Amino acid sequence: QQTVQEALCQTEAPEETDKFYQDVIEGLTSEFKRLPSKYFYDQQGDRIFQQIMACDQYYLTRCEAEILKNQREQICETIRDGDDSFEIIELGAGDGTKTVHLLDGLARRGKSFRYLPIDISGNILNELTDNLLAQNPELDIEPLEGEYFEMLDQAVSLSALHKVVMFLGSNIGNMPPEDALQFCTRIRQSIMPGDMVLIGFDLVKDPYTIRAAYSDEQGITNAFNLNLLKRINTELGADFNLNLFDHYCSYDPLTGACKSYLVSQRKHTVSFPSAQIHFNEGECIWMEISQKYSLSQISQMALNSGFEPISTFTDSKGWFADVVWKA
Ligand code: AVI
Repeated sequence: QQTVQEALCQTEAPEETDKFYQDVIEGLTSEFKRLPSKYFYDQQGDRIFQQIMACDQYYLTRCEAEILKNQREQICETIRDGDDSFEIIELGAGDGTKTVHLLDGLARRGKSFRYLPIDISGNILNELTDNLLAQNPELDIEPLEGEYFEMLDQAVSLSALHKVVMFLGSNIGNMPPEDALQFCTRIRQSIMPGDMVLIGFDLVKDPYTIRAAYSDEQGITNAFNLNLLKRINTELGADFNLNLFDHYCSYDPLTGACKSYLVSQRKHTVSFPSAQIHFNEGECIWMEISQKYSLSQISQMALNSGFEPISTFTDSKGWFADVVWKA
């Protein structure tokens, strides 16, 4: 096993991509190789993720869309909580397909609100803004490009209006449960008593359905994972041979952890400008966690992070939940 220092040799990483480079080298030189899934979303990654969302086996998007569409009246009633004007801050807003029904429902209630979508991807924020304004030119929208908490704190400091922080699409599942708890605690610290959050959780269910969602036969999820290696080649000057890796997904019903890996098909070495990473045949890179929760685990997370659970909205199959918690 290489140390970070050995792998980096003496040469410095390119300045602009420093953090990305450090994270990649750190992950690939750890005992069990891993890469942070937050780097999946370059322009091509955004495009492949849209294909995943449209894929038959990937039930999450359809289940949540059903909730936000069919129960939007109740959700709007719950999150508005009598306020005349308020702000909706959405973390990881994506292309807006998740949110559009809710924003529409709120707009039709005639209450004034400002929508502040936060995303790390400028591409996707532009697409989102164009889409939403095309549907509703009156929408008061202020896109914020950057890291979640930096932007959340900025949004909170800009006005004293009541906030509803949304984190939809089971994005919270892409953190291990202990990080998810910390994440919710951090949101709670940023907002004021009486503010609310609306969070989308994918629920535990039969393991076949879960595994199928992350191992589609068309190979879209495979391409999604390989795209990160491609991105590392392009942006960090590595020479990953994409043909030497294959996607593998596991789901553990005992812990609710669904994990994606890329498996090296043979012993080989990948070179970076200032590092060499050795792979054995069958060695895995852990690419992503997509954690599944039970309803009681979700309520417990609310309490442990300083929120009061208010309402739970599930789809007709009981596969997905959007929950409202109050600070
Ligand atoms: C963005 N996130 C909630 C997706 C998920 O379900 O974990 C990302 C994804 N990875 C593979 N398929 C979808």
